[in-house]
Amino acid sequence: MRPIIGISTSIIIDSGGMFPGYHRSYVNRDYVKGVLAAGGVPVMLPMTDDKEAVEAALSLCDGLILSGGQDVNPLCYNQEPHKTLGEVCPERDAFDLDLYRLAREKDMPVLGICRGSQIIAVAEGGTLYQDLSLAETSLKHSQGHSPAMPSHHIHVEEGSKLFDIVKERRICVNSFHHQVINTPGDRMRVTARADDNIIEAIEHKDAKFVLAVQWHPEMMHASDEHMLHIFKALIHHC
Ligand SMILES: [Mn+2]
Repeated sequence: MRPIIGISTSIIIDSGGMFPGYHRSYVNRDYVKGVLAAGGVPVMLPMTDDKEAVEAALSLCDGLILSGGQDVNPLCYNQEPHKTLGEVCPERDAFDLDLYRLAREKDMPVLGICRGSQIIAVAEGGTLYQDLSLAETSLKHSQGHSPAMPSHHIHVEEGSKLFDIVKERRICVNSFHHQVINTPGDRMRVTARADDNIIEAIEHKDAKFVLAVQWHPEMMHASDEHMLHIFKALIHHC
């Protein structure tokens, strides 16, 4: 049996075409392709505030991917919005935080990507930098070239799940974020940093598999074995 991987989705609002202003549930197709390439069965989990439906939908899944997207509302980690804050979606914050909490209750394997990694940090009591300008950073974390191409290196901690997956202390990742984890929460361990010390991966200390990465492995999985192996590790733990 191939494991069923629930992927959190967002909404996109049509700006033109036949239905301007229309709301669509969506997720970038690379998440779907990444799960399929790694041997899993992807299932899109539509955003809703119907908690019973969220729980029922997740109960059909063996693993969870929290996907990328908007900034996390800083009120979720007891901060006021800084002027550099980007677009937030409080409905999606509640949905993603619910999904993560329910997954943890079952010790379901979870992969958090970009915003998904930030959601995990916040759910675990951590905090974010609302913008990289508020952190001490020297690297460019918003690359201008193809998302399938890496742009900066990260240092991977030996003895971590991420090291078990990539088996290298230094790998190159893509970068599309203006926010980043500040404190990861007590139950989380930092397992990768960029050369400017920015947190690029965290893992749960006790869970079967909770890995959260700041970059976008789904956009690189077709051309970079390390990134495919991240998806394979999630599916293996299911
Ligand atoms: Mn980065």
